[in-house]
Amino acid sequence: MQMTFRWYGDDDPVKLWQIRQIPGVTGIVSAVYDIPVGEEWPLELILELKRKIEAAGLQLSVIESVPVHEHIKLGLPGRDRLIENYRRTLRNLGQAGIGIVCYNFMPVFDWTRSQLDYELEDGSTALIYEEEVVRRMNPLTGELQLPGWDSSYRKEDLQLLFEQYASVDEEKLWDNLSYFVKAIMPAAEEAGVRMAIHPDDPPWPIFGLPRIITDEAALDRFLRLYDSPVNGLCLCSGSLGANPANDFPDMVRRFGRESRVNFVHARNVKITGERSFEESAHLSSAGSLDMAEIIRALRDIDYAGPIRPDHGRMIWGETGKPGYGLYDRALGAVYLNGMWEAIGKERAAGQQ
Ligand code: DNO
Repeated sequence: MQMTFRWYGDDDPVKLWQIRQIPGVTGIVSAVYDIPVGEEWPLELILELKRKIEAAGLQLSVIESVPVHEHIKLGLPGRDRLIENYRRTLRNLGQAGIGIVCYNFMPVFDWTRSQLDYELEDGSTALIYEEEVVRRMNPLTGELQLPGWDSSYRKEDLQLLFEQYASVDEEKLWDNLSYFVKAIMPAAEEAGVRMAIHPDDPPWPIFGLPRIITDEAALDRFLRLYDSPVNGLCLCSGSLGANPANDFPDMVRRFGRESRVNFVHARNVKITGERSFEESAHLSSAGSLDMAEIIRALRDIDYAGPIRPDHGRMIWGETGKPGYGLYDRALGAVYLNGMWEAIGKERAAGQQ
C-alpha cells in the first residue's frame, strides 16, 4: 500500500513541502487543472506537473481525475471526438509514466453535500449531507456553491443539461458508460495506464439525475463491461459507506481477489439518518465505518496500490478548500498507516 495525498496544484493552500513532511506519505494525487473538459492534455503539461512533484521529493502516483465530458455521459453524437481526445490523454499520461487514472461517471454533479461547515461537537467543522435539505435545493438557480460542483456551468448550460438528461435513465447511462469503457480501455492497455472509476457520491440519485455506480452489484456489472485489470475500481469507503447496506471490507476482498482494485479512498462517515451523514475523523470510533476492518481487508488482498486519506474535517482553525485541509487528512494518513503496520506485523509474527 502506498500512502498518497491529494494536491490541487500551485493554487492549493496546502503546499508540497508540507505534504512531504507527513510521515509515510510518498505519493501525490493530482491533475492538470486548466484544460477544458473534453480536450487533450498535452504531454508537456503533464511532464511539468510531474517534475514539480518530483522536485519536492514526492511521486506523482495517480491522476484524479481526467473528467468525462457530459456529451459522453449523455451519448450525444459528438462523443467520438471527445473519446478520441480522452484516448490521446491516456497515451500522453502513459508516456509520462503515470500508471493510474481516476474518473467518475456521475451526471453533471460530482460529489455533493448539503453543508460545508457543519460544526461538530468538538468545534471542528465537517461536510455533511442531509437528504431533506438537498431535496429542497434548486440546482438551476446557479447560486449553489458546493465543492465538487463545476462552477463553470452557467445557468443556461445547466438548464440545457437537465433537459438533455430527461431522456437518460439508468439503463441508458449504463449503455453510454459501456460505450465509453469499451472505447478507451484498449488505449489504456496500450499506454500501460490502469483506470479506476470512482463510485457515485452519495451513492443514490440526486436532483432526478441517474446514478449507477452505487453498490456491489453495480461494481460487478461495471467490471464485466470490459474484463481486464486495466478496467478497475477506485474503492471509496466514504462514498459507498454512506449506504449502510454496502459492506465495504467485503467489496475490498472480493474485487481485490480479482485484481480490480486500482485505487482506494479512505474516509469515515457517520450515518445520521436515512440518506444523511456527516464526514467524520478517520478514526473508527468517530464514524460508522470500522476502519481497522477495512485495513485488514486491504492486508488480506496484499494491496500494493495507492490509497489516500479522503476528505478531512477543518481543525485547529485551518481554512481552505472544504474537505481538503492539511491537518485532518495528515492525521488520517498517519492513522491508516499505523493500522497497516500493526496488522502487518501481527500477521508476520503469527506466521513464524
Ligand atoms: C471528492 C473526490 C471526487 C473524485 C471524483 C473522481 O473529494 O473523491 O471528486 O475526485 O469523483 O473523478
